[in-house]
Amino acid sequence: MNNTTLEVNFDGLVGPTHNYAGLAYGNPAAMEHAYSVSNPRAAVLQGLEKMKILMDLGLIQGVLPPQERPHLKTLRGLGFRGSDSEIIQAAARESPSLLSAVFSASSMWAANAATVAPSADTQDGRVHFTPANLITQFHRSIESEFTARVLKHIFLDEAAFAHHPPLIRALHFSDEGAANHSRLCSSHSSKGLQAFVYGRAAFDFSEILPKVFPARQTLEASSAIARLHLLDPGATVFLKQNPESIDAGVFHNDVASVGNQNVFLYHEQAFTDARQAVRDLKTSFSRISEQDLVLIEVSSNRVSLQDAVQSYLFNSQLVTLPNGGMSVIAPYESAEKLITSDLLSEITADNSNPIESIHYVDIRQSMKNGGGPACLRLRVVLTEKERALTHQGVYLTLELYRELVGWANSYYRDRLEPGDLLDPELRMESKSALDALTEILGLGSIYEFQRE
Ligand code: SUG
Repeated sequence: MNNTTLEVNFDGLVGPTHNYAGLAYGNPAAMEHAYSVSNPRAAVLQGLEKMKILMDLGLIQGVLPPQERPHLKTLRGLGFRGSDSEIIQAAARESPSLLSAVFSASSMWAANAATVAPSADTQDGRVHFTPANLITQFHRSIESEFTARVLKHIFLDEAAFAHHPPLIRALHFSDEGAANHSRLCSSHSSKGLQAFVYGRAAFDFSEILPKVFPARQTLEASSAIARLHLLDPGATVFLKQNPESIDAGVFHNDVASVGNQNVFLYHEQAFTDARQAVRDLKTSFSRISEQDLVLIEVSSNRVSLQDAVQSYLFNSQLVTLPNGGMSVIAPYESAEKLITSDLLSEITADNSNPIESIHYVDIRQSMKNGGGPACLRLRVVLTEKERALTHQGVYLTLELYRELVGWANSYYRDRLEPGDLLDPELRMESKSALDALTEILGLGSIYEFQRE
């Protein structure tokens, strides 16, 4: 077996209860679209179409199953009693937001599922996973238990994969996973520079914080992950988000920067003391990989933070193609703004960077909740040997793609209003869809309702 190392993108499949509930404070798109009507079927199909585009580009694409929603276990833990319907009715009376939180399909944003370190970067030569505790947003905090289970299920070989539990559920260790983490390297198989980005240092009371919105990732969480993943401190950097960018709607750093291999595309206002931050990245990268980092800085004059947040330009996926060149997978919203589409065309035409093409994707259902192309995927760098040790049923093929499209068309609704969450049929449909999905992906009984 040849031991090529490749980046595999695992995308979160959108769940059948995808809805807009305005739960994510600090995420402008989600706040703006609160209580609007969603289309779960279109959402899952859009996600699948994006996955197929990557597969057709010759990349390896994985699928992560949605989580079981409504999450009645959470409501029971909060003291609601009775039958499933009674619990749901009582939660709705208590707080519509609580109800929508346990129905949220937010696990689709797999960039927040975990932080992953490839074996080339870890001292024990294993791939390390830490599911994010996501404690800043209640509806997301209920994802980590199932995420841990699914990751263990897919990456099941203990000699090759190390699974850490989510970090302690305390505000000081608030962790949002790979959305605030980039790995820069000369090739996927060589040791990389692990760049962690945090919004606040929880033990530093003198720090300047965002004035309006929460800083979701702490330095303490990022440092703990670096320790757990047995990373080389000399190949690890910690950069601070600019608090002004968080207040402008950059709730995760992947809304203001994206890196792939030796390329780093970022907004001028993404970091605190940006000049120094970028210098650190550049110096550390040259030391580790003996080559220069290709930095593409976008100035505020060219694209304001507001335009960056509206277009999700920086939430594009930057991927390496089989020919060694790179492609940008950008949301349609970036094509629709002249400022951002012109910029992307310029970047593609510029021979001083390896980016050679752009693919615009329609993921509007996710975008309305503030989730762009990069939010929907978890990157896992694997050698061929490691990939052979993973569960094979989750890798997209044309056959699996067709099967999943058929599955979505038969189980998903094309319209969901906030009031529909009370419809008992929705719960049943959701269970049937997930039950059928575990068959398709060969995952066995991973959901609570399959174990009861
Ligand atoms: O956590 N939106 C998600 C979007 C996550 C995007 N991920 C990355 N940037 N990597 C969030 O803010 C909205 C749910 C609602 O309001 O219904 C939501 O959770």
